[in-house]
Amino acid sequence: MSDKWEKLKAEMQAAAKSLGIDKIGIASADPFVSLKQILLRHRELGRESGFEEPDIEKRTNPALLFDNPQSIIAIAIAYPSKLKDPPKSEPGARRGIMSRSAWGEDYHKVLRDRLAKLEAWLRERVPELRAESMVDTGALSDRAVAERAGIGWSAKNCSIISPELGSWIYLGEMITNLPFAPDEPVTESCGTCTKCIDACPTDALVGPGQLNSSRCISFVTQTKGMLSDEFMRKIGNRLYGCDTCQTVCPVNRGKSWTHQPELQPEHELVKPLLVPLLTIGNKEFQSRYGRTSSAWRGKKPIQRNAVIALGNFKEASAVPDLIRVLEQDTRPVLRGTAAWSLGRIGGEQASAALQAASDKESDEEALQMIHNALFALSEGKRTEQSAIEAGDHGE
Ligand code: B12
Ligand code: SF4
Ligand code: SF4
Repeated sequence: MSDKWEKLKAEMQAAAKSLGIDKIGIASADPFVSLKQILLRHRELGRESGFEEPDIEKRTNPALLFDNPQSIIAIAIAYPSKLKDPPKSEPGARRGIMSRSAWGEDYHKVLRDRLAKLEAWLRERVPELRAESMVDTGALSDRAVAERAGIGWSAKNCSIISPELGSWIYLGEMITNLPFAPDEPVTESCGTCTKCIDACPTDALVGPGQLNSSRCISFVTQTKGMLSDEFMRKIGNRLYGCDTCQTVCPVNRGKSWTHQPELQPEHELVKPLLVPLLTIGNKEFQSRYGRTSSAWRGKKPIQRNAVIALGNFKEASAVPDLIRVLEQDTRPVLRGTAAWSLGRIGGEQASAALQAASDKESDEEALQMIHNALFALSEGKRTEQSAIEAGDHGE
């Protein structure tokens, strides 16, 4: 690399902070040969989520996205992981939780802003700059680029972990025609730790750095259909995304980043009361959540997850609200899921509503959920009855 590019690279690294970028590194624009094999195998094993760019050639060969690429600039922006004095979730006022990646303003917007600032900064110095930026929705694997550029190591929980910032970082990149020399990948690693694999609620981490997406709760929270009993139980009170494999990670201990103003959470949005979500209108949903990254699938998955969370809390005070969903919601998925929650909470009122709904429900899947809930309730009663007969009073 000539002195000119070395000097510019050093200046860019020094300017990163003032451009709102927490970490910056350079990756070569060579094809990602080993990633290609990983992605092909990942597909063969049916482990994709369906949210990735489908063209594996494009994903692994920057030259198919950009004419004669010379380098890829990788950036990372750090986000908060802790709520200061969070509102309490308690009986009668149960709350759900949004994953940290959905706190604050949509990270796509924030990273695009930083990449645009970086591009302007570079263009001032190199008028012949050509650049193509991407965040999340681009063809490249943001993690593979970040790993190659020395942002962090590719960890057993799949995340890129920066030794200084932890895994609470969003990633983005810019393919350029600037011949910057690549940085060295980070060598630090997970060692013998397996905390994330052990803590994953659904065993979605099938090996170090290997995810079966269809079992990942983060993915499940973003689907729109009816869920299995197993997933509904394991979702807990998560409304969007899942942070478990990161919160248990020892490298993240004590790390929470509060310096990016747009990424700071609003408590009532990220840990909202569940009952009001059941009837939130489109306009209100847009005005509350439209600027966050949780809104991209619309309000339906979040409402379904709120219904599930109330069932998991066994929140008896929400039975009338859930009955309203069961009887009046126009979406079969919401009605069917409300049946599941009512079955989980139980009681005379829930039972009667389920019985009545079983005569009226016209959607096959929702009807099945109602029958399952009634069955679960009758099984519950039977177990209770035999426990009483056996002299067990549950003390
Ligand atoms: C599809 C997708 C998902 C899917 C599938 C995730 C997955 N792990 O594949 C779902 C919906 C489940 C998801 C969930 C999440 N996601 Co997501 N997701 C993506 C997306 C769009 C593509 C990922 C992809 O191609 N996966 C396929 C796998 C095979 O490839 P890869 O992960 O890119 O590449 C790595 C693996 O192949 C790994 N690998 C493969 N085999 C092996 C073997 C060993 C031994 C090792 C060590 C590594 C390894 O090495 C590669 C480089 O790290 C990227 C954005 C992008 N365009 O890249 C964001 C992205 C990965 N997601 C991100 C985030 C924040 C999340 C969540 C934390 C959100 C949340 N809180 O709920 C979770 C984390 C779940 C997890 N454990 O991975 C960030 C990750 C930031 C970081 N620090 O790593 C990204 C980069 C978005 C961004 N621009 O910031 N996501
Ligand atoms: S995000 Fe949750 S479900 Fe997905 S791998 Fe991590 S812990 Fe498991
Ligand atoms: S929990 Fe342990 S194994 Fe998992 S990512 Fe963190 S350091 Fe690596």
